Amino acid sequence: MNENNTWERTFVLIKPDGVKRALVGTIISRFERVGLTLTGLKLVSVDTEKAEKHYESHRGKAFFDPLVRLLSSGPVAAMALEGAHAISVVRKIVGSTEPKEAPPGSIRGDFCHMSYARSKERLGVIPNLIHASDSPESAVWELALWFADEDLVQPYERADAGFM
Ligand code: IDP
Ligand code: MG
Repeated sequence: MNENNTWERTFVLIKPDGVKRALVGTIISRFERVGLTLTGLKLVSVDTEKAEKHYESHRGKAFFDPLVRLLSSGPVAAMALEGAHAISVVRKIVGSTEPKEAPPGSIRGDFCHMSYARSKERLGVIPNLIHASDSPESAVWELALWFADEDLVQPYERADAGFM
């Protein structure tokens, strides 16, 4: 399965705003339909400590505390996805951080409600449904934070792989 050196594993988290809007299935489908392989999946209740650790690299920024509050405000859906160029492909499918800049067809572009700007004022952070690793290093670190080795399955061949 790893014969292609572009094969990558990445980490995705549907944040509480995405879970509460019942977008879990829809979001997973977006990744499945481009051929990525799901190798880890779980719902997690996040405490402040875990949220702070996940967003450690943003500590000190004005939106850090609100971001931690948002991440720990309800259940999240954590997943591992694998495939060719998985890290950049997932980021492309997720779309820009600022929902109004996220293109149509991306998850944030299609599903962030444009009232988010009001929520941003109220909450102090942009509610944008989803997190995805932004580099190979962050993917390794985030997967280790959210999944034990035994929570992940070995990559398996998709039934629709190599159909052309
Ligand atoms: P990303 O989620 O697109 O990778 P990051 O820059 O890593 O964006 O920021 C993490 C999260 O922090 C974003 O998804 C968003 O929820 C929030 N955020 C980022 N920048 C800002 C900001 O300038 N104001 C308010 N919230 C922000
Ligand atoms: Mg980020």
